[in-house]
Amino acid sequence: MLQKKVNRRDFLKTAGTLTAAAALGGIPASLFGEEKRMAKFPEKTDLILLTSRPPQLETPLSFFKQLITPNDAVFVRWHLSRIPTSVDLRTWRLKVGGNTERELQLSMEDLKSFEKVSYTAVIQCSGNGRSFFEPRVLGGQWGNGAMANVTWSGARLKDILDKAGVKPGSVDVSFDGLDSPPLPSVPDLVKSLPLDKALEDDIIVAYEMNASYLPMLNGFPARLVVPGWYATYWVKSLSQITVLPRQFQGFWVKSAYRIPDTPCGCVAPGSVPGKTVPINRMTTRSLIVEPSNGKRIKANGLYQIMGVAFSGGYSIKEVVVSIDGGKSWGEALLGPDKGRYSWVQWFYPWKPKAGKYTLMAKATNSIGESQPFEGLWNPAGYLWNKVQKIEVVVE
Ligand SMILES: Nc1nc2c(c(=O)[nH]1)N[C@H]1C(S)=C(S)[C@@H](COP(=O)(O)O)O[C@H]1N2
Ligand SMILES: [Mo]
Repeated sequence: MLQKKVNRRDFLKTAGTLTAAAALGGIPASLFGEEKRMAKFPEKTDLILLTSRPPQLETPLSFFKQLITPNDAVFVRWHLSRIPTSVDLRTWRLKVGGNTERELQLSMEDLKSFEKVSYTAVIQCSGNGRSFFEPRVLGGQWGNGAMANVTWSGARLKDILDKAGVKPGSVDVSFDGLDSPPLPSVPDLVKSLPLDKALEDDIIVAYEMNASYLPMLNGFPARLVVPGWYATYWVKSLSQITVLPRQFQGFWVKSAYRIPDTPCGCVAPGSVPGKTVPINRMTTRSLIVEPSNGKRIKANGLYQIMGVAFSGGYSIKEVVVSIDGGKSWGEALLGPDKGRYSWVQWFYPWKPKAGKYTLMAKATNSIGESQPFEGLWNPAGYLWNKVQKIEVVVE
């Protein structure tokens, strides 16, 4: 593919239709998200609409029955309303510079000339599950669908930085994409990683998702992938990598996307944290995919409870399941292992008798990190991983 263009009118049309619907419905769906409305954006299937400008689209639960999330079902999150809707690979260049021996201007062909690395990794927004916070917090009211499991391919960031030649005394590396703020007063989305993190082997500049090009809304033509860490660092439509001789001072790292500097990243509900640090590795979590909440199940048949579980780069060692609201637990069977950054599917066969049941699932990773029974709280609504409770009726 040489050139990609999605029709800007398609974005506006979608946005227009939905604005009208929102006005009729009274409250904007974006406020607290109880009202689920679907929207279809270019290259995407029907997804749950949080906001249309910028696009914030959530993946419906049923897609998580699949080990790998199809590209058109992967959630979408942009901060700024000016997002790229067309990129011409004949002119697109990834610039690499700053505190380096050389300045690079990499074409897609150059990027593809680096050794190609592939792995499966969960991409998850820091605010996934924010709508479950109590007390509630501001920000996109995501359910559980701001996540996906994707096979990423691209060039190692380290190889790119080595080619540019990082100068001694460098501290941070910053990443900027093609999106831009609607007003000069809004800070451009630029993210940074500490240099030692940026040089880790597994971080890539990905130009493929599931062996195909990236959808425009997921960062065509290339994005950063920081497996194990929250997606805020996974800068889309990457255009500039800058090596810095001092700490990065940009808004999106210094002021936004920070968590309390406590072992749980949490504080007492409603309180203001003292010291904060940039959000980083994902917490361990599981999700019950089947059955969905409120489902009616036939008695005496064999029912397969299933879900997914993942952690910030340390695999899942065990998932336990309860069908009696946490009184007793049994071990789930784990599906194929796609590596430490992937989610694993888990299965729990069940032959239920008539009655009401509360299903729960709790995952533990290979270094003993697990999930809390009470939601951990922080003001921005990050790190959500409370053990779920699903109510079902068997009849
Ligand atoms: N250029 C750019 N990259 C970005 C963002 C953005 O607003 N602009 N948002 C980040 C955040 S917070 C998330 S959750 C992910 C979302 O990636 P997706 O839209 O492919 O799901 O992109 C990250 N990369
Ligand atoms: Mo995010």
